Amino acid sequence: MRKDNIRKRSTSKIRPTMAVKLVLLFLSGVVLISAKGKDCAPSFCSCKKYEVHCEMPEDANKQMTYYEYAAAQCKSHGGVLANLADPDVDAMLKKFIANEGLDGSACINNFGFFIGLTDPNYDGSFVWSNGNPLCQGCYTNWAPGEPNNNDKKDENGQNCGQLWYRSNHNGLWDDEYCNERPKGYVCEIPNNCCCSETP
Ligand SMILES: [Ca+2]
Ligand SMILES: [Ca+2]
Repeated sequence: MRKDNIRKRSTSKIRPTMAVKLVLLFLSGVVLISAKGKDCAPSFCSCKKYEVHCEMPEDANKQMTYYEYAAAQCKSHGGVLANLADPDVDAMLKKFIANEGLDGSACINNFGFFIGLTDPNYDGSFVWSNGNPLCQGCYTNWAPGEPNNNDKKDENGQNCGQLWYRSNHNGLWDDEYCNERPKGYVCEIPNNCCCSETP
């Protein structure tokens, strides 16, 4: 795990926003070949970088939902909103968020980070951003009583997944209104050249 950088910016109208990049490199089934003097061999590497971003400005691009905007931010970094189907990844992200204090008001004021889990047909069938369904028997980490598709604020209900930091939920999953704003978000970015970082 390593922290690449922390950026802060603010304007007179927008309250401070901070993006925290950090992350977790995973080597799964990696054959650590010597890459000295050669391009790394992506076929031997399966590495991902996860970026935890603090919330964006509340008035960010209202032409799209806030969730769509978060996804576009990840795309602009070469990735997608994070898939947390792997319990180890889910746990490591929560640990990172807690250790870095990103669950506090300095990073998020609206109780959560969007992740790559949506319910596009509003029918309770959740899908990860890589297209994989949240299948029956698959790992889940929903908060008690969630997903509840609360429709008090939107007749379409809640269809966008978040790591929920309200009360003592500590990052358990929740379905949230897709246009609830502001929110933090977590990106997953391929890092196929991680093997070049090995000695
Ligand atoms: Ca729903
Ligand atoms: Ca909910």
